[in-house]
Amino acid sequence: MGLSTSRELKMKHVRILMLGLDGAGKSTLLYKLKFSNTEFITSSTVGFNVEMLPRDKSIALTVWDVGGQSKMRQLWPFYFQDTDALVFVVDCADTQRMGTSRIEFERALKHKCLKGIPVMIIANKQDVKGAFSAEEITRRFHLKRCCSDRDWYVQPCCAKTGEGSSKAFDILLSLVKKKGSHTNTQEDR
Ligand SMILES: Nc1nc2c(ncn2[C@@H]2O[C@H](COP(=O)(O)OP(=O)(O)OP(=O)(O)O)[C@@H](O)[C@H]2O)c(=O)[nH]1
Ligand SMILES: [Mg+2]
Repeated sequence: MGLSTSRELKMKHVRILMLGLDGAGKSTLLYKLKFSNTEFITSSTVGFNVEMLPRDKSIALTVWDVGGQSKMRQLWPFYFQDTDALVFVVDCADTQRMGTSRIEFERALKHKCLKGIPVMIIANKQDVKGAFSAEEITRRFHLKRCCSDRDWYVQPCCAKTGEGSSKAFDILLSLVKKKGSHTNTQEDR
């Protein structure tokens, strides 16, 4: 067994699931993180995108971005297994669908596969005038109550420019590391 292979085996594989309503900005966020200098025009995701995000030598981050249209939301649970952390993206400018977003968020949190895992709520589209702030999202989503069984964080973000997105993943990763022993490694699987 070569050196690189043994190192790969020791690598921690962190699986991150990204959910949120259609148009929330999940794919924009993913591709901005992956290819920082490029402008992307996304179209609504049918199915999913999956990307490995570069991290340090010991961690491989795999991000699953699942489409958020209502017909896609019924399929979300098929992606839940083995998830280490959840990213939930909220379009803070879509004030009309804030209730729907919260209901879908709460439904996902209740699923046994996502029990206790860290959650990052992305308060996206902060560049849009009238967008709800991170504090407003915390209040409207009753986060203190519904996330009382896990670590959570709300990060204001503009996926279009990438502002706030790296910080969100840095914080989320620190929460995953904190949970420690529950994080799966390739050796475990
Ligand atoms: N103004 C603004 N627009 C954004 C931002 N993030 C994403 N968008 C736009 O919002 C639209 C939807 O973005 P997507 O990334 O395709 O949304 P999605 O969450 O992947 O949607 P589905 O694939 O349908 O689930 C696109 O037109 C993006 O350019 C942001 O931070 N600010
Ligand atoms: Mg998408």
